[in-house]
Amino acid sequence: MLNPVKKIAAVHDLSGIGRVSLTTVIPILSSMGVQVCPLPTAVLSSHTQYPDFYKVDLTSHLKPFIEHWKQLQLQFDAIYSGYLASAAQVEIVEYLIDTFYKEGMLVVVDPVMGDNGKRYASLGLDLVKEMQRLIKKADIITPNMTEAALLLDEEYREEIDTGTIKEWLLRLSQKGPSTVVITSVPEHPRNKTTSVIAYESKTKRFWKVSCHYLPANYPGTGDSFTSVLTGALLQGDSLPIALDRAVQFISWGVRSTFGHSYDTREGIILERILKNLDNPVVMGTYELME
Ligand code: PXL
Repeated sequence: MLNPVKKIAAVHDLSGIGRVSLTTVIPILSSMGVQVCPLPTAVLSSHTQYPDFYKVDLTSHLKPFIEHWKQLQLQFDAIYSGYLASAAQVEIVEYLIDTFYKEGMLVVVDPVMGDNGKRYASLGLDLVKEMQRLIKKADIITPNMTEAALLLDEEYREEIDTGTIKEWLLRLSQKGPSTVVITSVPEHPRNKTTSVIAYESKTKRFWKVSCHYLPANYPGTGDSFTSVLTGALLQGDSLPIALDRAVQFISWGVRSTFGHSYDTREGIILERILKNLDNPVVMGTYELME
């Protein structure tokens, strides 16, 4: 049966406070005309950057969810995984991909493991090893600098030169994904911008989108970024345009939130900018890197 709108299986947690994971993935992809089918990895009172969060790990429930979907003979246009609550969930995501794989399906793995050089609380090193395997099944991966270092068994670095970042992108792509996008790449030398740099093995091209850096850290921006990127690709955008739209969306979010005196742990104020996703594609700033 043909899906009237594109359908995506979204494997992420549901966190009650702090806009991350499903509370960003669902509104963004729905606004972009994609039907989101959540496979919740955990339910948390808040994301894990608050102290003393309460977490219900759903590892043992995921297979029965998938078996029911199998019975329903669902056809997914994409599978998109993010925060996994345990290393054991990797094998389950692999099973989900193998079960529903069909020609032309987009598999996006955001290897959510940490940020700013640190692993997230409650995620173990065993997850890193498993995530190194999961990315082999992906068409697109979107690690930040911290996660890229973990995937490559490299030290996290605050500064990185163009040659090294290209080498990291190539090494990650050689593991399987045809498109690798590294987010929050610091500029060298630091000039108040931060970049997203991507490599597409099909065309052997490197793309870069830079944006102005604001000194604030909002959890969940990685989830919003990958959601817009995925939605744009499902709408038929090219990779550089999809990257541009995702960077623009995060810049709007950060800039419209930064002006408020506000608990930054709650993330960017998505509700104010979701309608921007309806805008026609405007001239962006992507560059082809030599
Ligand atoms: O956005 C990353 C993320 C997702 N899910 C949970 C998190 C975090 C980051 O802190 O704690 C539960």
